[in-house]
Amino acid sequence: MIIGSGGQLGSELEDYLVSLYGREKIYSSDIKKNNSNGENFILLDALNKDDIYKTIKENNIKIVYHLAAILSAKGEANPIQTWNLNMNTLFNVLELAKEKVLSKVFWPSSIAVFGPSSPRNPAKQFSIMDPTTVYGISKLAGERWCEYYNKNYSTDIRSVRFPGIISYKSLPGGGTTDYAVDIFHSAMKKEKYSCFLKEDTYLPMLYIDDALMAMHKIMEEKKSNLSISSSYNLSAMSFSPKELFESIKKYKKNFDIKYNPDYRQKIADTWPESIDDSYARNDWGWKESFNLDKMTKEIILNLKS
Ligand code: AKB
Repeated sequence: MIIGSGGQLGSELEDYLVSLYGREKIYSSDIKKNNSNGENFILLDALNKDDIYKTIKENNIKIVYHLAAILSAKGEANPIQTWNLNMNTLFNVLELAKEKVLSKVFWPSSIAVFGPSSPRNPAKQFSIMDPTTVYGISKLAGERWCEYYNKNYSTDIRSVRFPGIISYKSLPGGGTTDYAVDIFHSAMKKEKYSCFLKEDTYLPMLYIDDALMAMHKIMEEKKSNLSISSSYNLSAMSFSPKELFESIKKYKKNFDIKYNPDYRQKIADTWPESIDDSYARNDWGWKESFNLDKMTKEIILNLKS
């Protein structure tokens, strides 16, 4: 079951898991229903442990992908609500894993766990971590709790630190890396794009197909091969708004951009430019398929059709 199936990752993960395991095996849930909800959708408030418990028991669910969260930029508008949602929904799922109601859980962390004192280029798996956003603080605390449960209660919680995820079917909401999705939609609409980050702001990024593949791969790996019981660094590429703009311009000659950095620039400035993900590569064979130009081509072609 996916918790948070209405989000950028969740909506694509549902289709992906259905294609792998069949419709009848996959449940999706979210606090809101939307038009694209398939069969096996369950309206669920992940803050309500009794409801999650009941749903999981009734449907004999053993594996949960818990994706519900408030992201970095949006989280700053309401820090206490963000902390409450991001932490308490995680505790609800961790407790069900501790009680052995769930046998395996995927929970995404983020590059937002890094901060201004972390090494920026690249950020190592183990380094100073001083996140400045509530989202980043909640993800770092979440990582520590995942490891705590794994070590003390023999749970099987698996996690990666996602960089910015770029998709074209689903839209992100409230992140600092969202520009890298929005820009494609402006290009297709022949609009001048107003970018909220400076042209030379490098951030680690990942194409959605690779994100889905990473989740599947880490969940399928033999547990004894996973040397990290908190969350794995993960990355595929690193680029700036200017480089992404130039990549899109190869297909959209008249596309134009202006740079209007806002409060999100401050967040981006505390995050690493690139990520050392050698643990993921060595432990469970992580390898991306998309680089910047391959991704741009794929997105433009798909949005066109
Ligand atoms: C965000 O920008 O908040 C997210 C993330 C990097 O976790 N995309």
